[in-house]
Amino acid sequence: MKLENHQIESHNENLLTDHQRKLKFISGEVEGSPAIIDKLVNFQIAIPSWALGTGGTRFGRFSSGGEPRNIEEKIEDIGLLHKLNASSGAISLHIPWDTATNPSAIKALAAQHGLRFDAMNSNTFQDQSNQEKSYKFGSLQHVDKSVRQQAIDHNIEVIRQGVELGSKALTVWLADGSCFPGQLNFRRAFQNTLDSLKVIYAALPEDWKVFVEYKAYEPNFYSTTVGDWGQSLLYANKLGPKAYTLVDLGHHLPNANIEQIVSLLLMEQKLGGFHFNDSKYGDDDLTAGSMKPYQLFLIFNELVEGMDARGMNHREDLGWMIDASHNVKDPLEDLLQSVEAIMIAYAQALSVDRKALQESQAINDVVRCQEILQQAFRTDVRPLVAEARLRAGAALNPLEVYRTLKVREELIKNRGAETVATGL
Ligand SMILES: [Mn+2]
Repeated sequence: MKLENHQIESHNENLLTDHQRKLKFISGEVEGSPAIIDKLVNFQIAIPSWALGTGGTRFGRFSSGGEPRNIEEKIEDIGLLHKLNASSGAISLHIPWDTATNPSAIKALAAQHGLRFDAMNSNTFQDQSNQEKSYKFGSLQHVDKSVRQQAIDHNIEVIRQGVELGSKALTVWLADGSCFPGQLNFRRAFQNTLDSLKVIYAALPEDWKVFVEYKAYEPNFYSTTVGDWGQSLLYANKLGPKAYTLVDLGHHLPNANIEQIVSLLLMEQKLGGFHFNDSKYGDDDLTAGSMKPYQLFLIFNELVEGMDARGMNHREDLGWMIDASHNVKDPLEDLLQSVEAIMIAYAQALSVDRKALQESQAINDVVRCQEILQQAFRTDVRPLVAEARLRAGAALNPLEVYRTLKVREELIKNRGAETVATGL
């Protein structure tokens, strides 16, 4: 299914007068609105290939129907999102689920939709049907060298596939760890993992990065070999300048101060990428901003402050990706909501009065510090985000267009009601 420009334009025409009224108001309220809109137009968030199907849980999975059956249809789905919001211009693939038999054709198809390839994701957290050795007791940490080698070879193969597609980064998330006390020698598991990562690191092309993602628990419940940002940073520092820590919002122990983690990683020039989602309890992988929008804003506040302090390019210098997947929403509607929530938090962070905040911090005016942050958070910046979409040729209200044009119904008609996206 392809959305035509005129379909989006006629939708925008209907909403234009109302939008312009709101934009005029907010432009008077928020200082530097034109510059904020320019940054919003520029900002892109990658969509992971595995978020296009219904996530499911270990108890059940309820498909929305019309799910993409192959990598071509996944690109088509992300093309639809990008057409609607002009902020989803990248795709993150997962190997082996998304292995392309004809990479140059896939690359050309993505380019037709204005998409580039974000970080490639390896998978050593499950066994594939044709796999010789099992990852039941870990991959890069495994006590058996031949299992480690198999996992190393897989990661190098993922890099090779990524090079063909024009990706520039590898994300390594390991399920490695232990379920029971005594199962692992922690130091040996760390050392094995580090040695394995060193071999993968050595296979990175000159202009590539590797992101070491951490997670506190699950699927292992006693220890995780890359369990928190400290452990990830240890690996990244020992590996070298192309290795970075990746923060996934759902991968912390309860109540962790993620904004502080982000700030310090940026200070150390070791923050590489970001996975957005939201959660109530653990790695719930819910829609970004659906549970804790203030936390999302506070994180963006540190991201903007930290990137600006280092003169970093907001769009290019970090990997931005959604990593969410759940059981009840239409996945494409969910992704539209996530991207919107991320753009709102980014716009609010851009509108923080930094000079006033610095002055207030310097004299310990705690009350004013809070007022400054909450002034930005409580300002409805949605017209700025909508204006950025309008300027980029996308929809003022992407979700409304998606529903009006009955996109899901069309996808079900074309692909069938029983399709299940490859992956989760
Ligand atoms: Mn993740």
